[in-house]
Amino acid sequence: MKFNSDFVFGAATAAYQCEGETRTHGKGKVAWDDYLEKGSFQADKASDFYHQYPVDLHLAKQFGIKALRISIAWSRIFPDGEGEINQEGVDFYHHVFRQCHKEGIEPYVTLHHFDTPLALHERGDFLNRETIDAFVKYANFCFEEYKDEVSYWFTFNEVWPIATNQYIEGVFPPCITYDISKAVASMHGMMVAHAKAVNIFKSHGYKGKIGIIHSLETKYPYDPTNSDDIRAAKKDDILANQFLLDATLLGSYSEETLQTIHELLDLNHGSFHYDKRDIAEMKEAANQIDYLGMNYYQSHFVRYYDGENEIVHNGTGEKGTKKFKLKGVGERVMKEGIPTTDWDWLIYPKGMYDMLMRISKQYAFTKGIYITENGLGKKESIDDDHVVDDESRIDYIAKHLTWLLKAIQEGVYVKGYFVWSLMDVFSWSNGYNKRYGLFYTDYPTQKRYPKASAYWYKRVIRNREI
Ligand code: BGP
Repeated sequence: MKFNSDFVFGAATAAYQCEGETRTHGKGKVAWDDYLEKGSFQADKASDFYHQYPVDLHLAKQFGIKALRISIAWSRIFPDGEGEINQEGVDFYHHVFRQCHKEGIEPYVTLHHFDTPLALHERGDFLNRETIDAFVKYANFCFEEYKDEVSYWFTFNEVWPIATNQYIEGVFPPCITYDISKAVASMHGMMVAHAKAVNIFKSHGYKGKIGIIHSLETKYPYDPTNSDDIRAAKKDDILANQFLLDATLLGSYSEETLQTIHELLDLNHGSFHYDKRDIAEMKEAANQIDYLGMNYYQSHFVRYYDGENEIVHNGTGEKGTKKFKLKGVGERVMKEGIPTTDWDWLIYPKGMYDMLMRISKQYAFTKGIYITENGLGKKESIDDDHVVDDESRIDYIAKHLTWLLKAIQEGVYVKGYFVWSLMDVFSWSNGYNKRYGLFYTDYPTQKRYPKASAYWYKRVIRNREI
């Protein structure tokens, strides 16, 4: 079976991970700047997209890629998150979008990709309603400013990873651990900001389309015959997936979701309160969104666990170092026969299919889903002839596309697929030795070299089959 002619094949990037020039050209600070300064890697120059974008876009075109996910760095437009505008930043994205169109590439633009401006981050990020208001103003500014250049918008990239990495796992600033209350409140804050932005976009009648991106990982009970494991997997799912799917697609939280969230919070001495007016806003947005973005890399097998919190992040690529035991939820474990990456991410393509089927059944969502990120992070080097033979990446993408096609065959409306990432970029908590790109970035020279996967993907796009 082939992909339809209107199925979009693309690639993805994010501003902070590729642009470089993080403190220049009028850009305001983000929390990452100071945080990374204390560590062993920096986001400058990253892939120097700020200067190399014509090269990247031209290369993308040569490899048949007609859609590119890009994010706007909020603090390049509003250095303090609100108020004064940095015209140089505004112009930069005009140049990028115009260059995209010149190369025949459709930009799919994310407004927030892990990079709240520092001034707002310091005042509580999305735990503070001021950030919601500032985000909506920023979104509204972008809708109007770029209305002739951008037709496809996403409000947020990955609400749950932001919340868990900031407030549970503690690997994103402000590096707080095991605070489920804050994680839930911040997810709610982002969902309200998303809803308000969607509603404004629609009320102004822009001709483009808009949605949101969630990272959706299927949660399986480690032992499917054990009721405790089944419950643990369900709780992990509700916290990481269902809470956000409910908010996005129903515009409210179901009874089942709220019951589990309150149960978890009671156990962790926390609470969750929200303004009922938020629900009206979220319902309106749920009716109006045009599509859902789904990032998919891995799934989890979850076992019953009744001990204390213990999470260890594998940020080095040292296989077997990751631990995830969350009090009241469960323990994520490896499963015999299922391969993992060096960063202990389970490679389980069927999980993508199961999630697509679930969304379509549970929410009867028919407007269409984009796989907005999928790809394999690995350590790689380039040989003297500039060849990068990334067969394992080809295998990873091919298997995911095969399961994706099966979901399409069975009736799920999937509109497109974006490989993460176009070129190698900076990886948030892993630095530069975890590469995902179709194009190898030689960081010292900033030259790009297409990997074997880029040639393979070009053929897939041309033939519309795997
Ligand atoms: C997603 C993010 C991307 C990207 C990717 C790979 O969660 O949206 O920004 O980083 O994951 O993650 P990592 O770089 O941590 O391997």
